[in-house]
Amino acid sequence: MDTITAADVVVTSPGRNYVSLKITTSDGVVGWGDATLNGRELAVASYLRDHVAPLLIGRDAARIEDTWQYLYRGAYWRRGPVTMTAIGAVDVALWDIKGKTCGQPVYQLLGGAVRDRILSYTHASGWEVSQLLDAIDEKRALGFRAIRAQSGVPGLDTVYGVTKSGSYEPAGRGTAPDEEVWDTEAYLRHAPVAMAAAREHAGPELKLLHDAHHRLTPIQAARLGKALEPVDLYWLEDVTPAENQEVLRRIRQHTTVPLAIGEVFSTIWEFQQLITEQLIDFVRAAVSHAGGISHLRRIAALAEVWQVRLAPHGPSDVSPVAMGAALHLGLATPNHAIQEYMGHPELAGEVFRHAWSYADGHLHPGDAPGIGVEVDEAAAARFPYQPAYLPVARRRDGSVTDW
Ligand code: EZ4
Ligand code: CO
Repeated sequence: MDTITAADVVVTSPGRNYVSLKITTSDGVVGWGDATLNGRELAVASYLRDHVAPLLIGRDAARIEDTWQYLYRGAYWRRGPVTMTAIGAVDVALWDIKGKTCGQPVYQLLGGAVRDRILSYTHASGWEVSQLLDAIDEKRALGFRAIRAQSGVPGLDTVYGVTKSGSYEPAGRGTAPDEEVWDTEAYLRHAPVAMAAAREHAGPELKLLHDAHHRLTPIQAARLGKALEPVDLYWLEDVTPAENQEVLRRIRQHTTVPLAIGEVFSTIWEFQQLITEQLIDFVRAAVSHAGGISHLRRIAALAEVWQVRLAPHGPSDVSPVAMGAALHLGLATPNHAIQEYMGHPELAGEVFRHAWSYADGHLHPGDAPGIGVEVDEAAAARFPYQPAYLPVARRRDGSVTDW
């Protein structure tokens, strides 16, 4: 039996913070998982170090599902992003180990490829509409056939997904979150104009996506969906906070715009109503935040029954390890639709070496045994953790709203 002999947490900040879990076995096999939770990194690091690592020592590394059940059901205080990210890191590291032990890429262990390559989308943003159109052209020149478009809003200084300076990273370094002023009415006046311009510019074939980032009431969401119908979006993302899932019914009554939700959800139970009532078209959970390959695979299987497709979250805070894991799952999952691919800071390339690759608008996990992503611990040590937070949004009257 190949038992777990060590479970170590590596926190590093090559351009942004990443938390990785390294599991070592008695046979000397090393598996990596991603435990990054944007703006709450050290909480997951502590959960793993203080409460999970000691329980892993001596366990059979081959028992991935049993370990998942032990960490989920075996903890009375379960669910939640911190817990599920920690479990996800263990799960991915154990799949990595199983792949390395078998000498097979993980997608082979999941049943083998059901597609040759994975369609991906990236982000294009510009503060002015003209800058957004230029950004779309740049991303198309890189081969992307699907692009998420976000623009600035007249009268606001900060808007989710876009900066005045160009490059965009949601978390800001510092010991407290930046505070931004948000005005939903101004956004609702401008977003249809910017997206119509994007469609007009790009022509009919480009898959266009847009992220409302949890900011709308149900009736605002319904209105935006209707206004965007002529734009023919591939999806409109996170229209409402979706904690209250009943409200999605109201939105569905009013618009046929495809809806994508779920990057902040961590379990199949949080998706249950959204999927079984067909309130969404795409599940956005990440391998790292939703309990790893084992659990996201279950969410995808439930979604398949209801013709809902998997489209994993892939911003810069989903590390190259979780990106690799998502690609193995995507290659082997029939109802996988598309993978978000925002890219990672250049310095992250010094810490993470990955077998997955991008070419011509598509991603592939590669054929290295396991997940195919290794963490260079010496390089990681050169980039110590830096406090960083996602912003907080306030309305013009100073009250806090959803960011
Ligand atoms: O705001 O990953 O679709 N992508 C997104 C991201 C999220 C960040 C939060 O950590 O909405 O930009
Ligand atoms: Co999003």
